[in-house]
Amino acid sequence: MATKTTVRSNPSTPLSTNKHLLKWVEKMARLTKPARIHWVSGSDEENQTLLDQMVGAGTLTKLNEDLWPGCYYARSDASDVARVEDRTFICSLSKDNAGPTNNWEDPFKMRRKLKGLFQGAMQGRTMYVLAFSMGPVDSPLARIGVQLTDSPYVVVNMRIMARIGLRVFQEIDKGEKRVVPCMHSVGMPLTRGKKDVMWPCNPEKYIVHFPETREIWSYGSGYGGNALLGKKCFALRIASNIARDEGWMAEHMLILGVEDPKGEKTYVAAAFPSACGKTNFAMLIPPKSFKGWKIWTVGDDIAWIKPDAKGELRAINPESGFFGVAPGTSMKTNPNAMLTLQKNSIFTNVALTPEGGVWWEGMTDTPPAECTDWQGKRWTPAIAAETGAKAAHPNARFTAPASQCPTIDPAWEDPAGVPISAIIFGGRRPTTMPLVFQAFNWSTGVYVGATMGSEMTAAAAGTVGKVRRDPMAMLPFCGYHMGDYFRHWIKMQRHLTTTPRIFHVNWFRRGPAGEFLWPGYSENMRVLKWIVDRAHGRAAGRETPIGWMPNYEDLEWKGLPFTKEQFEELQAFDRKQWRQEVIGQEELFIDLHDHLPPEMVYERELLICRL
Ligand code: SAT
Ligand code: MN
Repeated sequence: MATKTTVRSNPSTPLSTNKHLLKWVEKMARLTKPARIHWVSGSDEENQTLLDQMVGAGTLTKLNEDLWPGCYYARSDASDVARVEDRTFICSLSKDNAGPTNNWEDPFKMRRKLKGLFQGAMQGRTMYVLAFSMGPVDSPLARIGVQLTDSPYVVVNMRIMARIGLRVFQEIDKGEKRVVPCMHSVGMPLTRGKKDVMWPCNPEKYIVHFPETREIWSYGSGYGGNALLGKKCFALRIASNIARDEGWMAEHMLILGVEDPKGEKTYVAAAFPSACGKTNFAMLIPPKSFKGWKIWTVGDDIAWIKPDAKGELRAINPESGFFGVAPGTSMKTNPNAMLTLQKNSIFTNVALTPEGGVWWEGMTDTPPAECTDWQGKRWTPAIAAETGAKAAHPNARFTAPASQCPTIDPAWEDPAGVPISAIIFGGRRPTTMPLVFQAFNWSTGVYVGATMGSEMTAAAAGTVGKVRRDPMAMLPFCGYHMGDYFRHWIKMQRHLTTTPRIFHVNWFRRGPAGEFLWPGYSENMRVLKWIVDRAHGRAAGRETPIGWMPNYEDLEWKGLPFTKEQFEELQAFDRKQWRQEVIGQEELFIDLHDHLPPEMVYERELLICRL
């Protein structure tokens, strides 16, 4: 949270003396023609003023203060509900640098296009100058950006998700760190008395990255990763470019700490695609039978990982909040998330109850008798049964401060980061993938991550349920050629004296009748314990063609009736399915072939031989 400062009489007074920044703001104002400029200080008073203004304008609804203190509710336009991957561009100088998994456009052509789109785009609106730090401001791992935006909704969300305002301008004024310029407009100028709408946006959307000049331009959307530019655009797409050049890693990973009853703490990072339970895993509560064990949360979405002077990987969470999927989140599935979001949070596209509270599918066993759904329509369980209407959009989100999480790790803002002992890859796989296996070594582990697949979710516009290859869960977020990204992963080992162990998990395997074979949630602790023990070299396992697997006896089963037969069904390694799997893995590799590091080809050959 930002510190208190006195109310400024005039928010148009610049908060920085940095000449480059002042010039850029001036130039962008000339281009976009806002009615006024507001330098965001990040103070509590300023935040409250913005929230009140948005309530007045109808963009936000203040929730019942007794039930949801400091919380607000927003409904987006029905056409602006998720990241738009087909409108997301990597405009590197050469098409080859973006690679076949990104949409590329010639940077000169794109700049011309953007100049046209942004011409007068902010008319009648306020242009906010939002300085933000990804990572604790005092961390050598932190990076700085300035987002110019005409969306106050973005400002109040970014205030939760990143460190913003005065302290960041002060950092910029030191002149030591490069600033990433981020332009954002919802693309709906208020020309000549045009009336504003609840959720301004534009049917034409462009989410554009210039990796060489480290710039972001986003047009037409006000939602999530399209508009909160510190998140996916900066902390993953641009940062992956910076990380490759500087020898570190920007990954789509949660970070958690496992504390055992003796107080030994082990940190792991885990990559899962969007909406596959990263937030739940990051805030896991061990089963009752795990007396004295505790899970600590460092981050739920993004990890910046760098070898320290000793050659050990250390990670920070560049964010300061959670932008989590609401549907399915409950006191049963994720009590820590529920406790985190009960105050000072913003809810987008969930349902509004008559008492001024929020609700979403899965939040409680009994739905409210009546509520207003995410599109503003009356919703009742009877209407839902009849029409299938959802009260909350499947990608409805909460924006909540990480500091409010009951399990937030005491070291979550440590400028040096936390040491990483294991890396976990996982996806939603109904078949083929066992509950858990460990890769033989670093390069096999990179292969496992590179060939990851997952059923698609509602986090991106697309076909829900279809399995797609999603290397390291970075398919939509790697800001350069995916083959070079694999090479970077392989090369990272050279900087390491201790190499983290790499694992693959699948909480989502199904039986013949389509039922889930694994209870998941808290019970994932049993898998996590094996992973931690393996990372410390003290748990048994057996070698299989795909990697090391636990025997039934190697997992802690106390408190869970789960038979050896059930476990074996869950862990089953089916040669035929795996031969199919390797063919599926080939598809992506064919696309990447001319940039694929030789290690990936050899690992594939070895795997085929073992099969
Ligand atoms: O909208 S976001 O991109 O921030 C959420 C996600 O897809 O993980
Ligand atoms: Mn994510």
